[in-house]
Amino acid sequence: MKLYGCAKTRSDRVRWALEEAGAPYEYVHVDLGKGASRTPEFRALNPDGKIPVLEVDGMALTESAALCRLIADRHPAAALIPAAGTLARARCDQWCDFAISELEQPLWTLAKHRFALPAGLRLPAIPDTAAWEFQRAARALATGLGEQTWILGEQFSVADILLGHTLVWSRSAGQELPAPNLQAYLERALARPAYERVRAAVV
Ligand SMILES: N[C@@H](CCC(=O)N[C@@H](CS)C(=O)NCC(=O)O)C(=O)O
Repeated sequence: MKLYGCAKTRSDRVRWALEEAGAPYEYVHVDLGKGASRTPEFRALNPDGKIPVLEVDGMALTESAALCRLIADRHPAAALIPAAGTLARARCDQWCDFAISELEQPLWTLAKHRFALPAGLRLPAIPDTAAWEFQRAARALATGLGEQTWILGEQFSVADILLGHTLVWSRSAGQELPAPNLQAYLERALARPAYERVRAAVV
């Protein structure tokens, strides 16, 4: 497998999943700051010009959550994902989708209207609304987590990678986590050796 990515972006999720799975992979740094994702060569891999891209058996695949799940499915010994068709898998998918659509989305909206969009497209009122939406989602996550170690119980899963990485972003967005159990969950996720290896990467 070949991962195209850049440190401190959504490709960290995929790198984290690869590290947790113990999967051999090649890493290709795509320097977003230098426009490397907008070249014709890169757009041949992803016409949207975004990372992460994972090349598997000659096929270029995108979308961080889908890539994490593929890696987990292909490395059953790492026990990162329950078997397809089980209720445990449905619960895992539920939290993966929640991470992307409920938790990440307001954080990204906040970031876009603070700095990521061209200045003329930023709307000053939106960050407050997005922060409110993030807090609502974070409270729902805290309730779902309860006193469990990980979101599915005792077993760390691919859902924890997506939720944990998104909570890392909440820090840089200046969002306090609304519950102590969520803070402790984030700290547990950050302390995993696989994540520490990802965090140490500079490109
Ligand atoms: N939904 C996609 C989003 C991918 C994405 O937006 N990637 C960002 C980096 S975190 C990117 O490549 N941005 C470059 C650009 O927008 O030109 C995923 O989760 O993989």
